[in-house]
Amino acid sequence: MTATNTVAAADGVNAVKAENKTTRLDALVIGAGVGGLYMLHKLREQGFNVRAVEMGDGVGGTWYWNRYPGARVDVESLEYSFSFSKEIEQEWDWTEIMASQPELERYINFVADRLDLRRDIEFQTKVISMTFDEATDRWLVVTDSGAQFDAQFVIAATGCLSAPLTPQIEGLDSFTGPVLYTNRFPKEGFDFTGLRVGLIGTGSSGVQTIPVVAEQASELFVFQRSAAYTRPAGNRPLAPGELDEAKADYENIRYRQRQTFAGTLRFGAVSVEGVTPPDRRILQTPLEQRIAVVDELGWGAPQAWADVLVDLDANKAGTELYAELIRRNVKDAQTAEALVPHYPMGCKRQIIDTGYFETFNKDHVTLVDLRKTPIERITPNGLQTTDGHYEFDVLYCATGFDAMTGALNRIDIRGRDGKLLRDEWRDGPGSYLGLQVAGFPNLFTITGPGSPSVLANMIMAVEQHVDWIADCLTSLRDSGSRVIEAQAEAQQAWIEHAAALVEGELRASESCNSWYLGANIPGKVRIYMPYMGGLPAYRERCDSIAAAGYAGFAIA
Ligand code: N01
Repeated sequence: MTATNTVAAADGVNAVKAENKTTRLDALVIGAGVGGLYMLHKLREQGFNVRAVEMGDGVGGTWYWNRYPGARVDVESLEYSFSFSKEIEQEWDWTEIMASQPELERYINFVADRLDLRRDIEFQTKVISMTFDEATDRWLVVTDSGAQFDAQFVIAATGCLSAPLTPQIEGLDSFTGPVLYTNRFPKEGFDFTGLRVGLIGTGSSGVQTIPVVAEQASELFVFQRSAAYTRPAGNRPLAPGELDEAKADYENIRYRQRQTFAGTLRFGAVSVEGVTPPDRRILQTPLEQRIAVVDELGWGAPQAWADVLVDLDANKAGTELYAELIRRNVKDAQTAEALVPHYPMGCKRQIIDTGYFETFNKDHVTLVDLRKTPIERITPNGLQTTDGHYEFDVLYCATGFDAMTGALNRIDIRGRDGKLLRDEWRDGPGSYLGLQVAGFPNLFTITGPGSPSVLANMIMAVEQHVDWIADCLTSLRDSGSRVIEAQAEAQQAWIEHAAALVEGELRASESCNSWYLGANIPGKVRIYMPYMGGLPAYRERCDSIAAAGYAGFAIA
């Protein structure tokens, strides 16, 4: 059923005044990344009248937007792929251990076509506001394209790392050459050949793109504020027969994946299965023996100790081994020292790379250590630090995201009593299971804050959420219920449980500043946002709550 009316809406950036068509739905899914696509498929299969909206003009979410040179997944593609369809598992052929962005985008497009999902997706449609109508228990969703939706349920599959962060640097707008962002890289690509490039940011995106840009650019300046903990990915093409062997064993692989903390058997090329903390304690090991471990294990050495990620002094000793490895790989002593992080290992996301440190041995690549000489401003033709001016043709930002909450906070979401979600989250993103927020009935968040999400293989985390939500909606329909809402007490208990899990952990300590803690956004409240209990325990908790009649949720 559709209706037409005229509304004015604004998100502060986009003001829309248009003839709007309102579509009545059982459920609206926001986002056509891996979470949104699977949610759409699952609800459609279960007979719901469901549609999805997507800001971009194609599917893929993360793998649609982050199309920068060098973008690649950091777990094995055989595992970072949908497990819900045996057919898709068998039909799709991966070519490398860890797929690059183009291959991942092709895969997600293949899934969308295979399941005929596009007919139910409105592309180039950005949600700007959502209001819960307490009289009807339905959401009115307004978009910037003129399309409106009146939906009983809304499922936000808006992603954890999808709201780009524009660095607050004076003069950014004054730069006269091209300004590129890793997280919004031009669809048509960009040829750096023969150009002088100034790149800001050395997180996962920066570390992946730097070696590739260095191959094309005539000169590359890397402006580094925090050095990265990274190690070689060990990626390679799949050997003949390897894929067939894995496909024949898929059921077993998926079963084992589900038993692991992060839903993956390997991080990069390193197995995480069955790894028990070694007896080795770095603080009880003489220096020569620690160096012998570096000789033996290479980049695996800094973390091959039981105490490194839990004790600050041990962590410093681990970083010293990491520094030793950098010195072995980077020729210029001053550059090598600048590449050593000054914060504990484990604070930020562990990165894996392809040829990162070796890139700094190239004559045309210069590392600028912003810890020593901070940025003063961007100029029309370069960047001024406290030490001098660097001239370049292209400014390239790998400056990250407003993680976990950014995408939802950028939408005007009003729940009961007209309460705004971003106001409710001002002191921290409260949620029950990372699935719902008290006061916002019938709204679900896929991989929301308070769920394992970014600490897990995202596709596995997404599948668990989608299955749970789909079962929940089916059960509501079967029982003739039309509202489900997280209860404030259950939510509070969950927040306290999640906080207790990181209490005393280095990653949540004062020594750490990461996007997990919101520390990359000036003024954002400091709370460790993902759930640290691991996927198996989390899944068990969600399942037992469902089995107990959705304990902690009010159903009407
Ligand atoms: O973003 P980041 P990212 N002046 O926030 C610097 C996932 N991912 O896009 O650390 C100077 O990690 C900032 O410096 P500092 C993965 O989960 C996965 O790289 O704040 N510098 C930092 O160096 C990852 O963790 C893959 O001191 C400024 C960088 O910009 C997450 O996405 C690949 C600055 C931002 O690093 C985010 O990664 C890519 C300023 N004003 C991403 N502002 C895989 O491998 C920011 N910085 C699967």
